[in-house]
Amino acid sequence: MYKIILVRHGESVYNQQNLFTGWTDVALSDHGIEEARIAGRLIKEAGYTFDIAFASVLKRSIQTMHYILDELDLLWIPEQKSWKLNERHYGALQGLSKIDTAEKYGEEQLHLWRRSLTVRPPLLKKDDPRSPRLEMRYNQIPDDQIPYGESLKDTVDRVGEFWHDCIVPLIQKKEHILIAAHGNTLRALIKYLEDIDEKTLTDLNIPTGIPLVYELDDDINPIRRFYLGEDEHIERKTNEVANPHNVNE
Ligand code: DG2
Repeated sequence: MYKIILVRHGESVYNQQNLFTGWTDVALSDHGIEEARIAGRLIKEAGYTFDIAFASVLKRSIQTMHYILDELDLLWIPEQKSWKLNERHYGALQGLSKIDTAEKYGEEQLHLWRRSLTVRPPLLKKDDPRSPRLEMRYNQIPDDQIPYGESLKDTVDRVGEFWHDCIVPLIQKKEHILIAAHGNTLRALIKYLEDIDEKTLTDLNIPTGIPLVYELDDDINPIRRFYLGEDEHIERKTNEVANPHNVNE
């Protein structure tokens, strides 16, 4: 049996303000830094270690990876960053308030944009200053692949490809792997690995900074997944993601 640890980054400053983030490159909040450190301690207490760590090219994921590795005294191990682990591109919603968006378009539309498998957000215009084409870090993405707004399905395709090409060969070599990524990237990976139905996927919310252990069989098929930490705490944090309205009330 193989094991891999996935973690959504700690709370970012945009999560704190309930803003759509996507590919906006915002840092962790002070609370998010603490969450990342606690995640590292939980992983250490549970006796896991790593040979290599992965993150997206967004700093909230990279910072989280580093705080976790620091807690384990593993900052020296190889790390790899890829845009394919970036959060789902939230298109023209990026930077908008989730609460204002619900007031303007209704709860149902907000829920579709956040949790449906196939609905894309309103796309960014190509000349929008938020366009990823303007950023050097995305130079290597071909024009026909660069996203201006993704559905979860679009994210499943790129994350699945990354899993297959870059993660599976390392698991087969028995490397111990940490992946620090994002709420929808991890939902996409779970969809890819388990092919869960749409209703279950819609209800799946990933809390910030809680390590998720995946057990995989010899053919790298998932056996089970579970969070590290106390059930009550995990449930409260998962509900906060599901209902961002209540967080700051
Ligand atoms: C959040 C997820 O991504 O938001 O892009 O706003 O994991 O990078 O904080 P993350 C965003 P929801 O889909 O939960 O609204």
